[in-house]
Amino acid sequence: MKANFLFTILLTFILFTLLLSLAYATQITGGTITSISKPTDREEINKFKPTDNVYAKGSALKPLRRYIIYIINDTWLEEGMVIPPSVANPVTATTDATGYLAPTLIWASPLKPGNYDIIADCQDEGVKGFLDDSDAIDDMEINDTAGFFVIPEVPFGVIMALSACALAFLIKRKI
Ligand SMILES: [Ca+2]
Ligand SMILES: [Ca+2]
Ligand SMILES: [Ca+2]
Repeated sequence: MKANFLFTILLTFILFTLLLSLAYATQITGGTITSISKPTDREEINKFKPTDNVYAKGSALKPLRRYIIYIINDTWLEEGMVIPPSVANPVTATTDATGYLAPTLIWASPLKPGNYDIIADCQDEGVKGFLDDSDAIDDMEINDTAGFFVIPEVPFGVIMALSACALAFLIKRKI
């Protein structure tokens, strides 16, 4: 009896989790936006240095539609939310007849270290300025909830100082 009860609780929990993840996954269905560091990249890049450029590439978007692409500070994206201010100048790009968005420069170096999401806001369908299912996002990929992130570059002086410390430590151990 007790085992049955526990089993029911477990089953309910699993079903609930499944439904919740399905609900999130089906929220934004407008296609895929991918972060890359140069137009020729075939694999998605999610980790950038301040000296890199960020390009966005899209697939399965709405065909022959204009999009404004925003880069925003990483946040929990939810359908219906107002699109927050972009950290770079928003870029307008148009998809081809297959819904493909050619690699487009969306943020030129120098990049500011941090975690970011990308939102492609469809200008010809859905509601402009709001995140809805006509839009595509790059989100929840890395550093928990970010679409990509930029790591600060360690200054050369710091590397030299750390190397000197490590060397001193090793010499001291040998004496
Ligand atoms: Ca929209
Ligand atoms: Ca996010
Ligand atoms: Ca990404």
